[in-house]
Amino acid sequence: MQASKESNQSSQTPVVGIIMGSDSDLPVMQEAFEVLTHFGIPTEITVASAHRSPQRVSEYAKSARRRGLRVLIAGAGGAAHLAGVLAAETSLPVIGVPIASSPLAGWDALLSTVQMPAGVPVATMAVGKAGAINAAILAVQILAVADDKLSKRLEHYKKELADKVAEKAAGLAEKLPKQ
Ligand code: RP5
Repeated sequence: MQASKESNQSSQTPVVGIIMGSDSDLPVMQEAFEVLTHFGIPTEITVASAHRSPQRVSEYAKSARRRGLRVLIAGAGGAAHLAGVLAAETSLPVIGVPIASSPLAGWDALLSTVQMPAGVPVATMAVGKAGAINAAILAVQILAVADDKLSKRLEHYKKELADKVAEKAAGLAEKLPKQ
């Protein structure tokens, strides 16, 4: 599978691949794409279904390392086997994002993604948008192990998170009546 067939906003070779079970997963998985873009990580995003297009998933996983990808993020709902099937066919780290797209509100996707047999790990995130955001941050953390500039950006990101909490705490004091 060629990189040109995937959606890639950057002219650089993608190092993170986001794969979704359906284009209906995009509103959730776009969150991951945005975080990776914020950190300047060249990322591609595509659709491949473990159930509807198993051949496409297999080809993606088998060609991923050769094409320069370093981390895969897989988002799927329902009986979500996408992350697990990718992990079965690549030695790259695979991060799974369960999506709440079925009547079971994500429980099915969570259990299908997290309960991998020994030997084939999938780093399973929270259900939904928080999971997609955390998948992207975890991917950045994996890449930052060997990249000091990226790890500095992560430190800055964490400081911003802490600053926002401090701002919220200060704002709360203003909203409450004086005692
Ligand atoms: C899963 O089924 C997809 O990941 C999606 O969350 C869900 C529904 O897909 P569509 O019927 O909207 O294509 O495979």
